[in-house]
Amino acid sequence: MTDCLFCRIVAGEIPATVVLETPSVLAFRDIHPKAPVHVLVIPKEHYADIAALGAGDTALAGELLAGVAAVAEKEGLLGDGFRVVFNTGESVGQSVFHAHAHVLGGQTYGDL
Ligand code: DGP
Repeated sequence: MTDCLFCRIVAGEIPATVVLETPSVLAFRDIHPKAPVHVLVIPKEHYADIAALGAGDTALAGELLAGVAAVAEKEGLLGDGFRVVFNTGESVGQSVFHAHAHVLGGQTYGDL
């Protein structure tokens, strides 16, 4: 059994509110939402972060971005806009070391 939390969600060992599933990508609601819409989009295959994914499998990285776009469309975010965040490294707040995009919407943001 893996000790990666998101691999365990992919395996169905830990429940999640799934928003979208493709053969290679899973999207589910964040357990501690930071915005009215807060969805995590992950590759089903384990990569520690987006840097490892981008270096390891560009096709899968593209599928992840297609998943982000599909989630935004499904959640009604395309009109008002949304923010995508890939925390990469403990020092910037990454806490789960399985690559994931935070899709955040339903509120306004200032400049980065
Ligand atoms: P990050 O800090 O960028 O590594 O984001 C990890 C996110 O994962 C954080 O916003 C909270 C979320 N999270 C942690 N545990 C669970 C869980 O068991 N289920 C779900 N749905 N989200 C989780």
